[in-house]
Amino acid sequence: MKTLRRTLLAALSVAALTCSFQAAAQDIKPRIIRFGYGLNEVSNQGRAVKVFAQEVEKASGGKMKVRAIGAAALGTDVQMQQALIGGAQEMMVGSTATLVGITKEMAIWDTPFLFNNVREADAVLDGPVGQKVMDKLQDKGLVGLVYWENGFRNLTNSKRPVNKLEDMDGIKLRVMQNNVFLDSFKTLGANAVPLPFSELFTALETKTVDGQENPYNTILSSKFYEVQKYLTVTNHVYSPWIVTVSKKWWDGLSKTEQGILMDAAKKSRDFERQDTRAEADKALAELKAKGMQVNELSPAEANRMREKLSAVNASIAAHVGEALWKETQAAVAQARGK
Ligand code: TK8
Repeated sequence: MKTLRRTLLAALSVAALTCSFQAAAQDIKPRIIRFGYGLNEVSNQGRAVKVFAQEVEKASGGKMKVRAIGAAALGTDVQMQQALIGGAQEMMVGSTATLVGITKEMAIWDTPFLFNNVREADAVLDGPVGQKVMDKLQDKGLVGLVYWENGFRNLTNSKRPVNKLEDMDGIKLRVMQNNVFLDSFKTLGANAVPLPFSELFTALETKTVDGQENPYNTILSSKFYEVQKYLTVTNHVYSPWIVTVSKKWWDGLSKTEQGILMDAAKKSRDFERQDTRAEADKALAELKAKGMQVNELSPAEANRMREKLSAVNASIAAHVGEALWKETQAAVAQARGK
């Protein structure tokens, strides 16, 4: 009797499994996903988009295909965001900083020196505060899936080594299209000019601007070392990237399809953070080998910069709302205490 029951149960569960597989298969339609990004194919961003594409194809049995399109060939971050909102493009990855015009709360991530290290960044971005800020995108026609690491930003320029605050005076510095960055660098005495990333290399080459700030990985993969002589280790802010989906398109997907994208996004995030950190560890030495002159700020000068920049905190808090500001500070303190 017992064996019969076991056999029956086994048969039943096989039937249930087959059923759910069939249901899942019917739930996945052939789809082409245009996934745009700003950096080159050979960059931490490009490599992680590839991982995302492979995971989606594998999990969907080849039905969902990701067309990865890099080097801003589909447009700047801001243009792609509009294409996603309108439903003309399915997915992208870009800087949270370029989303501030759409979702003001994203400005919280532009707070200078918010995180001391990547452990704090991961804890806050993957925690309730990160989720809350990401969820704000939904009202604006975007669905945020995960945060990737762009990284701690450092300053480069073609004019002179920046050893002290005063050395920033009059340096024409490209910043992301975002008021916090504009204010931050004006506060430091630079002549800050907002420009899309896709125009940056040419602007540096033609000396339309003297400098820029980005993580080591990007300075390397975008070959900024060819047009920038001086690098100052400032680590003035941690930049996240965010993977977003057109809400118009997302709402038409089955739960199975949405699950496949979410799973792949998480896998790509874990890959991307590891890959980015490994690359960043070696990048400074590579940039030196390429001829960049690198300097660190003395602790006294680093403190002066930190203090100067803290002047923008009040305006960020006002911009994102005091409640979110406080919640973020508490989440950072909690991560720091662990
Ligand atoms: C790439 C940008 C880039 C960002 C910038 O599209 O604009 O400087 O750091 O990574 O999002």
